[in-house]
Amino acid sequence: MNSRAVLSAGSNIGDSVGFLRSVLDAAGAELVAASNVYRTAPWGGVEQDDFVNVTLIVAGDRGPREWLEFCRDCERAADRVRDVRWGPRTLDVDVITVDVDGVPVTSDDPELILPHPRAHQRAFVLAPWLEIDPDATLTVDGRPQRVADLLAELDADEVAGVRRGGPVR
Ligand code: PH2
Ligand code: MG
Ligand code: MG
Repeated sequence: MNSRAVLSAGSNIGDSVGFLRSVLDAAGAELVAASNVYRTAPWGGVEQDDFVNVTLIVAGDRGPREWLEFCRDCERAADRVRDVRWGPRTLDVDVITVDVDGVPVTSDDPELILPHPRAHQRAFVLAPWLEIDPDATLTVDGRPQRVADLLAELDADEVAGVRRGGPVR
């Protein structure tokens, strides 16, 4: 299966940039592009430390489920504990979109909803994604929309809380 996925990784516990680096390392030859590291204010209403986030594009011979397994393997390797929803974590890696043979996959499987149902609300996903793919589109409400436009529609405070840093490695 010839597929391409957009992944978003984030961390706000421990060696956070090291955990992001571990995702790039695990992707190996499947890594197509990685954004810089972004320092981002926590999204979702839980009071916690700022995150570091990166958005990646990966491609290879994997289906959507296998990209999810890749993400879970990375989280397990970082001793991720599932605790508070939207709370602090060593490493979270989410599948944002998967295209198979150039066609965006949609899924309502509760374990892997595609495209990611909240990606369009999250500047910490969209801003780094735009950096590595300025023409990116994301299907929202069944309609493909430009990531640049989605980001421009977000609250200015939300966007201001997402600050671009240096390379992951
Ligand atoms: N992840 C969350 C909840 N909130 N906020 C930021 N800034 N970055 C994240 O990666 C993040 C978050 C749960 O997945
Ligand atoms: Mg997440
Ligand atoms: Mg997650």
